[in-house]
Amino acid sequence: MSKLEQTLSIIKPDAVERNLENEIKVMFKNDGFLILKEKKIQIEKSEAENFYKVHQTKPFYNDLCSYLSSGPIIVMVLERNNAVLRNRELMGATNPKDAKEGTIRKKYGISIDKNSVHGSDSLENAKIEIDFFFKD
Ligand code: IDP
Ligand code: MG
Repeated sequence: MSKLEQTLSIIKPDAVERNLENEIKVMFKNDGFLILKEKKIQIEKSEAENFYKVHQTKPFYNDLCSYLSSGPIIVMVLERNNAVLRNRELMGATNPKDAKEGTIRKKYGISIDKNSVHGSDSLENAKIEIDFFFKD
């Protein structure tokens, strides 16, 4: 069954720093995603802590929040059928070492922390994350 959905994608600092923005956007577009909204921003560490608060008990939480706020990021609202799941598939596994051929993280990810992209993990979280960055 296919349903039109929106999901939140972030091109993380490691990828922005390497000028991979356009290559990654081409991968989304070639997979049928429309980029409905996008902006390049740099967030405060406190905002990263809020965004990633589901991970606040994890040992990597502090480094993760420092990292996401360490440089410019591109935040995007992506739309296509089954966008949440299809974006997770296109991104590949969290650790680029485990990511399949043809995925963004396989192609561009450097390590488990510098894995180039974020994508919402459920439709419910997609709505929360889109609001987080695009509620005016
Ligand atoms: P996801 O980005 O594939 O959804 P999550 O488990 O939600 O992965 O973790 C969020 C982010 O935290 C990951 O993208 C990664 O950058 C970082 N991360 C996850 N697990 C580890 C770890 O074991 N060590 C360091 N960083 C991690
Ligand atoms: Mg996640």
